[in-house]
Amino acid sequence: MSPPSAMFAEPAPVSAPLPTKAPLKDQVKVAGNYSSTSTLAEVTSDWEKFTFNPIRESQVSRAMTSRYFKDLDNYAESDVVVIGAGSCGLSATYMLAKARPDLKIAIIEANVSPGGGAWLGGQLFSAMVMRKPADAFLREIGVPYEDEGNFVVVKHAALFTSTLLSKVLQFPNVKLFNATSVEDLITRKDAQGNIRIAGVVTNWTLVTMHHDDQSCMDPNTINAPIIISTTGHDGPFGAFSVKRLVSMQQLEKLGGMRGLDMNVAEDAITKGTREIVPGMVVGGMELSEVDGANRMGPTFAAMALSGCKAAEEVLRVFDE
Ligand code: 48N
Repeated sequence: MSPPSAMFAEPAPVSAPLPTKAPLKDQVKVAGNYSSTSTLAEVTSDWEKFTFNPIRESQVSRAMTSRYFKDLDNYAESDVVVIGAGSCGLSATYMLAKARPDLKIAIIEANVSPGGGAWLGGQLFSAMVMRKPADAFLREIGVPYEDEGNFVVVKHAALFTSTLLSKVLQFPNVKLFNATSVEDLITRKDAQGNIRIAGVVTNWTLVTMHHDDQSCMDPNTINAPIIISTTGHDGPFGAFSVKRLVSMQQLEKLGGMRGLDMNVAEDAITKGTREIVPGMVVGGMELSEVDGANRMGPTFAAMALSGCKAAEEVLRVFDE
């Protein structure tokens, strides 16, 4: 019986890890007249001759794992951690990364897909409403909208969220760790015994969801001098940090989100975004759970501008 490798004409195993930088174009031998400046039309001009460049599965694995674990190593000490990549967390990250390209910013997002509640406008409808003056944020990130007088409408919430996400992910000083949950907070005590938040405790979300039916699965950690928590209002994952601050007796109790009042809610949450305990700024709907603020329902102006204010609160701490 001939060995499996002789049965399938596969490329010879590669012993040493390949260089992670892209191979020089003249090292890449492919069919047809491909070059690294080929247009899509040229590449797809002759399906008879068409073929992809050769690869070995281990190269794919090494390309992914080498980068992921290098990122984990690099961001193990971050300057800022943002918990929750919803509209508020992403807006805060955008403003921070743009203002301070020297800061290392890690975003920890429990879902595989970041974006939180901002993929749809409300009740699974697609259009997103933002009250003026938050249209200034849409112009800042280049999202088109229809002007309706006191408010503007983005034709699909996903256009806002995907544009903001794309801008955030392009910053070289930002790393998104999605499908990853913050399971606890790292704390430090000062000489007077006061607690300061000093980082986060993380696990892959699928692990976090199975602590009750698997033996002990210890977490990972990220140290950072300041955290922005924007984990949304209460729900299966929501309001994580503020609930944890109550259980570790750093907050006496939660105010609990109140009924819907758009005009009251958006001003209160935006202007109320702040460092609620040393080392932790809370914004977006998570803040409504602390302050007992009203909810605003399907309007997103406060999420964007609370993110802007959260970034300012962090910069103030760094500038102190
Ligand atoms: O979109 P959300 O839930 O939160 P915000 O504050 O960014 O935006 C809130 C907004 O979508 C509304 O709720 C609108 C305005 N409606 C208001 C109303 O009155 O109904 O994003 C929070 C993100 C989500 O992606 C979660 O998956 C994530 O935070 N998250 C976590 N990520 C990591 N670790 C955790 N422990 C965690 N908890 C939540």
